[in-house]
Amino acid sequence: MTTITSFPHTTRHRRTRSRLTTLMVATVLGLTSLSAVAATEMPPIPEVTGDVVEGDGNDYNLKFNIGLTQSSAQYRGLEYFKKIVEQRSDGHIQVQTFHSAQLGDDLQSVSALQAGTLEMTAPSTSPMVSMFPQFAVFDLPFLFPTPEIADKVLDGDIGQQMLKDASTKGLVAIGWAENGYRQLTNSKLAVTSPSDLDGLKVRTMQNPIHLDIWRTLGANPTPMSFAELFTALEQGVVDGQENPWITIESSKFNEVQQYATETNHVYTPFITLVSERFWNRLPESYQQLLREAAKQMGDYERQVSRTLNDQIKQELKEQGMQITELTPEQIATFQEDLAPVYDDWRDKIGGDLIDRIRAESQAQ
Ligand code: TK8
Repeated sequence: MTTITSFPHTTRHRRTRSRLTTLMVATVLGLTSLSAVAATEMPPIPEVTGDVVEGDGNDYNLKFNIGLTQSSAQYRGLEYFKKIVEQRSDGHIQVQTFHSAQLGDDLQSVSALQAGTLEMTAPSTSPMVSMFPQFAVFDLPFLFPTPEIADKVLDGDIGQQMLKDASTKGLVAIGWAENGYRQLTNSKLAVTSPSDLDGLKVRTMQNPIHLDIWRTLGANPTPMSFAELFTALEQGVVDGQENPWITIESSKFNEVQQYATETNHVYTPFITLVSERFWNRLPESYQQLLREAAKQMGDYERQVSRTLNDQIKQELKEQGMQITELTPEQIATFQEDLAPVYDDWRDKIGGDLIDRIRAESQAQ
């Protein structure tokens, strides 16, 4: 059975205004100097291309649930996915989108896919390493120096093989999208070096390498589901957390976190997953349609995420968040301190995979 998670912090959601609404209000009022106008940079949802795909005469309902809010790049991607699938199936596949973990957090959604009570989800790879150990490579600090290298790995042989390998255990993995580069936020102090982290309670994803990273840096990490994070920060159960700028803003973490440091320590992908039970009911033509739509969603979502990244960092500053941008020397201190994490995990993840990813960076 799918668990419907109710939200403890509903007020936060009531305050959430879509970027589109902000833009429309700003336009109507002619407030060109407002930072809200920066939202005009949001790449519009593209037109659907490609012909209508013949199915088998049956109608299908597809529920697609994600952990992030309605104002995330991830949800924009879902809206595009819905548009593609509904138009190209001529309405025979109806897509219902859910955000903010309405039908469960990342791990609950994956279980629901396996049970056949939810059709699609797109979790971060990190909480899934207990099922797919090779995903741990995405948790290694500073392995992906640029988003273009992440694209080369995910869209190339390595990433495509990983999708095949993750198409088991009741799941069919059909694409990649981007969560992005992670930044540290906290409620206590401006962090410029690992020594500032001493004893700081940092929420991590449910992932052993992330725990290792923050322990190695001297912090006091606690793994927790993303769905519980806002409340935990608000109530001081943890002092800090780490996520991309767009997630920090779309989840309103800046309302309960005064400080941020641009660490870019890990690049996290989202993996697009389908319930195998649902997949097996679909005619091949619709399976192919979902693959194409997942690819287009992933490309568009990355574009949104990258367009908004710096813009949102500026907006967070304007909203009063104290953001520390590290010098190359300061970054190097973090990198040097984290070198032992590679020694701990290299053999478990597979040194060969790590070397192949490094080779992609050097070929750039
Ligand atoms: C959203 C999560 C989130 C992740 C986390 O479902 O847990 O911090 O970064 O984006 O996947």
